[in-house]
Amino acid sequence: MADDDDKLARIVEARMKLRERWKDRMHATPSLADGEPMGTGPTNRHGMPQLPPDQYETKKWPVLDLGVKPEIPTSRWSLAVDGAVKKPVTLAWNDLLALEQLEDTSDFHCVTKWSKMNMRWRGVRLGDVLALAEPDDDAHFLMCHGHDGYTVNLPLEEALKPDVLLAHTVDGAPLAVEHGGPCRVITPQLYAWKGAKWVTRIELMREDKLGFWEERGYSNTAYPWRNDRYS
Ligand SMILES: Nc1nc2c(c(=O)[nH]1)N[C@H]1C(S)=C(S)[C@@H](COP(=O)(O)O)O[C@H]1N2
Ligand SMILES: [Mo]
Repeated sequence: MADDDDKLARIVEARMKLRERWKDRMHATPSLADGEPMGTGPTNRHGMPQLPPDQYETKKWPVLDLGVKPEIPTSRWSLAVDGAVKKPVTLAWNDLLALEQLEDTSDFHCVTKWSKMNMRWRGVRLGDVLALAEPDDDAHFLMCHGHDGYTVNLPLEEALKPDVLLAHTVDGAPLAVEHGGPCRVITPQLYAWKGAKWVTRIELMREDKLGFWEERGYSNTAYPWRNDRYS
């Protein structure tokens, strides 16, 4: 128990250091710097139902992917964090569950214009998992790899935002396979393609590299509140 407490305290400290280093850049990016709306979710939407430009609300949750839906039992699940880091780590399912679990309600905006509002996610902050691996000082980007071969890049300052989760539960139920279960990334302040389903590897990078959709003309920044869909 004391060991676990120590470990949690170390992670919190590492996360705070990482966020401290990135604070200015996080606030310089429009999803947080725009006065109103600040982002998504009832809290930072000020409780108002509000959609980004040209989005419509759907109650259903469409499935969008490359056509492969890998079945990954939690017993075989793992997530590697490597690349420009001091301590490459590979988490097993129990390691993920041993990290601080949090719940956050946020919205899910697809570039194809549907938004699903008020999704109650449960999981681990991506920032905590990145902090475990101790990114190098010059690591500014990451590439998330999905089990289906999908790739998506993110700047570190977006990945560290507190509502970016490695999510395993949504609206009280385990995340379904077609939505990326057992675990996916969500990026509520960016279009949903920025969140890799079935994430297996997160690679820290010094230089930016384009992911699957970014190479095919999607915006590299992907801010829903700026209607920032295509490059
Ligand atoms: N591994 C993986 N993740 C992925 C994708 C994919 O094809 N493979 N598609 C992305 C796209 S384009 C969108 S819009 C969202 C869709 O998530 P959903 O199917 O749960 O609605 O997942 C994103 N994450
Ligand atoms: Mo998408």
